[in-house]
Amino acid sequence: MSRVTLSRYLIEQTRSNNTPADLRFLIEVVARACKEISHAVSKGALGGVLGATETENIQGEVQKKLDVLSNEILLEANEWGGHLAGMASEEMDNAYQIPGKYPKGAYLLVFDPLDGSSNIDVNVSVGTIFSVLRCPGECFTQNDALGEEAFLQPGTKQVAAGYAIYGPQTMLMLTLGNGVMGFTLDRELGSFVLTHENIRVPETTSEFAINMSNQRHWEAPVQRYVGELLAGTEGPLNKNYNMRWIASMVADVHRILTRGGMFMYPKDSREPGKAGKLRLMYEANPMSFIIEQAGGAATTGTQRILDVQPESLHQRVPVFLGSKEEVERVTGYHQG
Ligand code: P6P
Repeated sequence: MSRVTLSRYLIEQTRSNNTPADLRFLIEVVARACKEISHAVSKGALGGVLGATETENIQGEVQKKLDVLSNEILLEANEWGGHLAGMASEEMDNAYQIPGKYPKGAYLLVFDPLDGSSNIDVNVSVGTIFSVLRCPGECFTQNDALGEEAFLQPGTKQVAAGYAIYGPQTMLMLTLGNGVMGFTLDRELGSFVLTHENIRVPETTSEFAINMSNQRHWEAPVQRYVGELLAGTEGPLNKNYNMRWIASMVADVHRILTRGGMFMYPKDSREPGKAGKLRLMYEANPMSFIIEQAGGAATTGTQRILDVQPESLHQRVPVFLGSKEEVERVTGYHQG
């Protein structure tokens, strides 16, 4: 079978699912930017890009040099094309305005340019997560600054989402709302090639992912659920479970997409005013869209993540996502 590149897949999606040309162009531009980020990440110490800057992002996290570089790569790749009304990123306090010299388009691009960046200096897989929304109303025709409120749409309004994982292979996982496709970067060709079609998350699993060091801070439903996982065949679930925690959401979610599993980042009592660590707009929403499109489930413990009405650009939510049976179980404990 001749190899299907990302470009060919997107053209075929246009024929079969009327994927708009501007959206096709957007995905191709983001994919090209991810190739450039992959190249920068793979240089490591040779590229002089390891280590931290002197700056912090709005989360109060020290920015790694590659966080800032990856953010700049995505901004520069996307600002001139005429397909976007604006952008937002984990690394920027406010929405990014398309410079006046460029035309605007109907889409909004929201991203975490380099997720898991604390792993970069120890050579563990990291990634780029992105989410695509439509500009509400005719916001792209207005000349005045695009406000944060244009982005504050529930995850069900996403028209596309994906992530690139920079690991032993560089892969791009993508959904346009018609299932989840996986593309592997062929570095000789310089193209993403379709290698995984219609990925499905197994409904059941024996593997969970959580940062166990926070156990004493969790709420009761999470204490109960994780306690049952650890009890194995001597407990009510009557099954032994394995545990993984890479501390890079892209890598943990990619494993779950590939072989099933249960990813958890609950809110906890360390920072009662914050609903956990992960951000809704550019981590939880895109990953939840992908997981649901692959037959999995994603909740905050009390509601479907994609139904959450955002109140601010950098809002955090608790995250329970992966194999449907386990997500339904822990969600039931929250509701019971
Ligand atoms: P912890 C990376 O910093 C990140 O945002 C996610 O990619 C990852 O799942 C989580 O934080 C890891 O958090 O508290 O275990 O270091």
